[in-house]
Amino acid sequence: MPDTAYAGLLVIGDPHLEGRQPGFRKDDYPEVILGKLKWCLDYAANYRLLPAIVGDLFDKPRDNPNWMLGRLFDLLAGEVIGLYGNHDVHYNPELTEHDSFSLLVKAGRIKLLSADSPWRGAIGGRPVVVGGASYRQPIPSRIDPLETNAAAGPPLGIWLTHHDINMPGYDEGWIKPHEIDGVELVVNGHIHRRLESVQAGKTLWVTPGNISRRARSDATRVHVPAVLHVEVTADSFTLSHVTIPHQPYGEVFYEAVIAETTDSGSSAFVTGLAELQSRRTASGAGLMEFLERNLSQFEPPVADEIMNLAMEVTANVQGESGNRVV
Ligand SMILES: [Mn+2]
Repeated sequence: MPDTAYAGLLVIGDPHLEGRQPGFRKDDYPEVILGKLKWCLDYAANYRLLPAIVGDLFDKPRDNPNWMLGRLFDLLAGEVIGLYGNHDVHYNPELTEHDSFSLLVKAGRIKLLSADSPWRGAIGGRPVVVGGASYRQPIPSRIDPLETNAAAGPPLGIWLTHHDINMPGYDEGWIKPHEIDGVELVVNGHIHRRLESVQAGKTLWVTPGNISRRARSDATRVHVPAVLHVEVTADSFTLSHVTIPHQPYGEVFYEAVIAETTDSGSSAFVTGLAELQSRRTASGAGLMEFLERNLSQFEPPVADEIMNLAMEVTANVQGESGNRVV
């Protein structure tokens, strides 16, 4: 599809593809998330939108199963732009040839955006520049007025980021939304909840949240997986959050069992262990929380030994997860 046909962008937040079941998910996570990505790409094609992935395409930077990479090569058949996030890189913050994400870039399946290499083209009949800063890459305070076509007017500047931005409802951010000269819209990944947008001078900062639900938490319970549809208009743009078909929270996460087992003695402890075993989450999620709440009833040497064993077995399945933001 020639880029002149684009009507807008579709910004896809943090897919976190993974070949295993994360945490307390009880559905077929690898297939479900690939299915969501496919839904997003189909939606983009239907509405003539350029798909843009704002980082954390993968949950684990390496050792992703071949079948999943193969499916991605098929899925990312059209033009797709994007960033890498902290989960896409093993040695923060550099992307190396050992990281799965680099394969997709090398094969031309994803155009990696950077300050030096933005996407340029026409969207909605206007010149548009889409730049980007991957994890830990600097966010510029201005972009150069690139080629200015007197007839078409100055380009619409859009910037994508994967950063800890200080937004309402997320106080761990260390970057304050600020005006970027030449940029009207910044869309940030990394933060998995949808947050209120912030207008900083002429620059609007938007946090759409991710398309997958990773952690079993109150924030995830209320999060509606959605993508951001950016429609470019003659003199500006409009934004809408498009809900991705998804199952109810209760059908994708196991219920918490911890609270039921904290009160009384060793029989509750054993019952709780039996429940954890029956769930058998692939990552051992819940085990450490359970032990922390229950080990005080044992003599310290016994408690220490149990904890050491638990850490040994879960270290093998947790892998390198980087900073997890929910
Ligand atoms: Mn993420």
